[in-house]
Amino acid sequence: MTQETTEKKRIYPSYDGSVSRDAKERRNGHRGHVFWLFGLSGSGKSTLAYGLERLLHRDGVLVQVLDGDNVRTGLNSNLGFSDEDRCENIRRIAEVAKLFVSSGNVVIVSFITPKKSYRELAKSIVGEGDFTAVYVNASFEACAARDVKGLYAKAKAGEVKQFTGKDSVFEPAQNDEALILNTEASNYESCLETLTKCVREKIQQENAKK
Ligand code: ADX
Repeated sequence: MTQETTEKKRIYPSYDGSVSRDAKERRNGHRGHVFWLFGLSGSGKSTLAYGLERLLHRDGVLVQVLDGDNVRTGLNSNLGFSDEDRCENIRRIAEVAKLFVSSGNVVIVSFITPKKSYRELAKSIVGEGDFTAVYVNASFEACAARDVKGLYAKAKAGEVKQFTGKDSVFEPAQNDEALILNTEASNYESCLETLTKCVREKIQQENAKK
């Protein structure tokens, strides 16, 4: 057995600590759950995530947003946009989301998560019962027309490499994989309403594990 394996065997992860998740959820008055928003850059993920956060907070829900641009400047600042780094990015976020959910938080995750295999990885880390995938769908052309951050123009000029949807793959989801919000066909209010309805159903206390 290598030294590394021996060391790993001495680590006993505990997610419940001295106060159980159930106890925390009962006090919060809602279940913890991860809503994993994914889609192209500029599709509207962050806008929906922060809109949802405001609504839930107003209603007394314990809520945390994990957003691509923010997490990549801190925890994941050593990662770029190769396939390997994107996968590691998602793995770490899923582990963080799992910690938050174990304290009964509603976690709104907002990352491109371009491949189905990364979404599957995130779901397997968080746990299927605590995970809802939400595809924020807008075409590459629509996102390029919005170009909120000016990145599409830079990618076109060759200044941003491995750009998702251009030189780096994005695998769209079907509705057997995720709740789909089409931000091109529907307006922000309508997408937020659909998302909020789904969230409220998932976090209802009656669904809490006894
Ligand atoms: S992911 O593919 O690993 O899930 P993530 O959501 O963390 O991506 O980061 C995407 C954000 O990084 C985009 O919203 C954009 O602001 C920025 N970004 C910088 N370079 C790229 C790139 N090459 N492709 C996509 N997004 C990029």
